[in-house]
Amino acid sequence: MTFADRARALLAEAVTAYRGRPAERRLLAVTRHMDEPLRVAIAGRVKAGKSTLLNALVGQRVAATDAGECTRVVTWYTHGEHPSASAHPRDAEPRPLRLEPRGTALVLDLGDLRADDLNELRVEIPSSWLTRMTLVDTPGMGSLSESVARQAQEFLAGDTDRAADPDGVDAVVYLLRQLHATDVDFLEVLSDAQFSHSTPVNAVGVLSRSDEVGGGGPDAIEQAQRIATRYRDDPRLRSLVQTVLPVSGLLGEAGATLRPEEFADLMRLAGLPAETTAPMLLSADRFVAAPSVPVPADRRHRLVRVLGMYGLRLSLDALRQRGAAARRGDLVALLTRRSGLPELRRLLLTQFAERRDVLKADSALRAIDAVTRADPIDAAPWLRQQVERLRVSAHELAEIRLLTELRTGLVPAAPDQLAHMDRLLGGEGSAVGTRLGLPPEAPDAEVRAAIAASHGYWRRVAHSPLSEPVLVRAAEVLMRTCEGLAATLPPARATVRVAPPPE
Ligand SMILES: Nc1nc2c(ncn2[C@@H]2O[C@H](COP(=O)(O)OP(=O)(O)OP(=O)(O)O)[C@@H](O)[C@H]2O)c(=O)[nH]1
Ligand SMILES: [Mg+2]
Repeated sequence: MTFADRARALLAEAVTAYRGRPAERRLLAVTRHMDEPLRVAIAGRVKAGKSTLLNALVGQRVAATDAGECTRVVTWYTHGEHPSASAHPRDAEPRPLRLEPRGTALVLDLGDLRADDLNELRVEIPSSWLTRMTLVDTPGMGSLSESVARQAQEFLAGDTDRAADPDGVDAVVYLLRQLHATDVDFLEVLSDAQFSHSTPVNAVGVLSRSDEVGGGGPDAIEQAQRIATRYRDDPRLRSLVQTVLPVSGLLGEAGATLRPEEFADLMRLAGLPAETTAPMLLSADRFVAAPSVPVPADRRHRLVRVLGMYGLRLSLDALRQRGAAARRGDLVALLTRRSGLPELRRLLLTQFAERRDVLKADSALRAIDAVTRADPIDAAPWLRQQVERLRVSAHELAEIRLLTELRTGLVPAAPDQLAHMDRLLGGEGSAVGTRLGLPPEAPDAEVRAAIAASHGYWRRVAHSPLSEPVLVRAAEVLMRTCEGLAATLPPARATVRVAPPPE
């Protein structure tokens, strides 16, 4: 039985144990969520760029008529054939909201509703990304207001009344702009309340607004990359998030939604002599205020909003270099590349979406654990013991933990050995072929041979007197991984062998 199957079985036992008690509802809701897309929250301080990053990921700008109110409410984004939205008040039935296209954005209208009266908002839009994972936009913590910040923390930690009923999240993308003390405090709250493992199975960090780093000069993204590397090596962060990636949500959003008119305006500006545009590009105010430019001020204002100053400079440089041959598609590709969004997408797919069952199972265990503490019935100690046993024995969790250790430099091994381990653990994707570095069409015999070779290799490492204890433990996990991969092959020939089977 897989970890997910065992977690499901335990969940069923917990439901039986809590029949007729208030916790039963929560446990049943968790059971229902096991088959739904993963729930990934986007969290961070006020104005960290959460909503912009969410828009970039789903490829659609969603704005609110009253932005101030909306940013204070937890908002769930799921896939739907047609755009629609609803408000879920604390003390009344859910009601539909207007969500209407305006330019490139969908505009959400809260009407007369106030954030304080709402539990949450729900938005459905057609987006292939949302078929892979549900995204949750959360209120920013920090200076906004104590109560909103606390609400967000409690929501993410899964212990408000509301979260205690149906809706926990399975994973978190945490946006950091700088390493403020509160960022780390917040992550520690998460790790205490939500993740009782020592390594972060379900949290990744993003160094957000990377295009603004160091004043948004031409090397902003490179600087952001260096800072992200430093964050990655910071022991406090390392114990809380798997990794930290630099991302500019704004450039990503621009890449996803750049309109032909906007491209045409950029082309016009790129056609001006550099002496004219250089002083304009010193600040957003100058860019908009410059007189006698062939693009009207309101449209320049829009370009600043869409691209930011870094994005504007980058775009004009690139378009000038290509001259009349410049294409919108090339600019879109450049913006997307610089945004760091493709790397984030890849990480979210390989570490979160493809591990949905494991992360959901882990969430289920957390819920059982929480319920047994909140309502300690006779069966509670036994249930908690089972939760612990499952966690310790789950090879799937061991793999994720090892992957994190690899990536944070805790495993003493040569670079090519590390790369091999990373791939075998599913760092590039969980499919059997991907883990082995084989093409998807590789015949079974080849897959079997690759598994056998890998298994033999890691067995030698595990048994070598020269291997350090950390490496021995890693090698043992990898042997189990190979055995698990072998078990996915057709049953009659599923054993791991070093030599090919006799004719
Ligand atoms: N240059 C730049 N600006 C960004 C980026 N992401 C967001 N912004 C800007 O920063 C401001 C806040 O962005 P939001 O996406 O609303 O941030 P948020 O974290 O959702 O904010 P709250 O919900 O109010 O806490 C907006 O003016 C964005 O245009 C980015 O990657 N680069
Ligand atoms: Mg927001």
